Amino acid sequence: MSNTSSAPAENSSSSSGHSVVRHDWTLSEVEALFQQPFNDLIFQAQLAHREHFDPNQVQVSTLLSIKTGACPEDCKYCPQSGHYNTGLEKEKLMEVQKVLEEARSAKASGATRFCMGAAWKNPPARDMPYIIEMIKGVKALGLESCMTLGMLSEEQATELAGAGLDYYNHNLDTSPEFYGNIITTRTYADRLKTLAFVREAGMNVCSGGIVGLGENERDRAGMLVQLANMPKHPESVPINMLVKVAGTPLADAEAVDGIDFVRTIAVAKIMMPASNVRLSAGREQMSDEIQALAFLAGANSIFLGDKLLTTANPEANKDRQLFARLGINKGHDWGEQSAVQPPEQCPIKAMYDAEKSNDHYYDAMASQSDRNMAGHG
Ligand code: SAM
Ligand code: DTB
Ligand code: SF4
Repeated sequence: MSNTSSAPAENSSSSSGHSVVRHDWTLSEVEALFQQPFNDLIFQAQLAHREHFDPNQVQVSTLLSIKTGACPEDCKYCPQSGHYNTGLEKEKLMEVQKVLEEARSAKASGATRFCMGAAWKNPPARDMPYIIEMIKGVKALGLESCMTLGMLSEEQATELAGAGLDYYNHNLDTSPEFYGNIITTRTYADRLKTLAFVREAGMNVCSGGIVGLGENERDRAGMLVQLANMPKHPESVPINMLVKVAGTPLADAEAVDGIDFVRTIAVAKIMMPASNVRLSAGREQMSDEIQALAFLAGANSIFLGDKLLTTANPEANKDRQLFARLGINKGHDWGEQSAVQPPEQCPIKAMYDAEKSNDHYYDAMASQSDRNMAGHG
């Protein structure tokens, strides 16, 4: 079984003082979370976050495309799909030593996890030995390893776990209802099956989606319900903002409102409080202020380095400056936190609990849950 030491633990009981981590979310209550006043939503997300994590620490990963372009899938957002002409140079699987050089330099820049992505429908059998070498090499450098290679068979998941792969990324991307508008070459059920194999093989699950595909708020809620109602929450939940790439069918998609994007992060955190929510693709297009709000809403993980897989990401120095301005990762390394910070050590939660005993205190969260109950009644 692969290492899970740095992954957050789920708390399923309230005896420790933590709120219960739920797996029974309904679409209507999640829609109600989205519709809260922004300040109430962010406050609730920040409380949930502080129950499990140090709010001033953000985990840092670096991405590398180990096999670029000519993908047989038709994901409408993706510059690497062979169905669209995006001018991307297609490349064969990168040599193992070259991958390890990139991993070394990612480590030197402060990354604690190295994520390798391949534009495959699924990993071809002939390439598996190289993939295994890459995992072992990255681990030997003292980095956590993550891969995203498309669909996996049960055997492939077991093989990757056996090589020590820490995380497997496979996104649901959107709601089951909207999914067919975006991808036709692989089903939602296929994706869920791969995620089940990853979980059964003992790896950490990294699964999330994209905001900005033309979906509505109900679809965002629907995707989060799928993730949060899994028997165990994904340890890592990447929320991507669509990067619009010329040549893809979504090149002219309507821009996402930054506040709506932050709402999605906040709702993900409230529903999966012990998971690391990753502020993923799209940061190059975001202001520092929207990113700061995303951290406030509970995002605690980013990709560092000037490239994602094929598109631009902020320069590492720009991120360092942003972290310094926000007091993030001061005196810490940039690794993922293992939950949990006990609530009694959380000054904001203590203040909130003390205020609740005051007769004049208006509890927005309680009245929200009353509203939800009323909506169900
Ligand atoms: N081919 C593999 C797969 O789809 O599972 C792995 C690589 S794929 C590029 C990984 C994820 O990147 C996708 O599931 C999608 O969520 C995200 N992604 C791809 N293109 C994107 C874009 N233009 N904007 C935002 N996210 C994107
Ligand atoms: C994820 O959810 N986002 C990352 C990672 N998982 C593999 C990928 C973002 C890709 C953005 C488009 C590109 O650079 O090609
Ligand atoms: Fe291929 Fe992954 Fe891009 Fe879809 S998202 S086209 S599967 S590389």
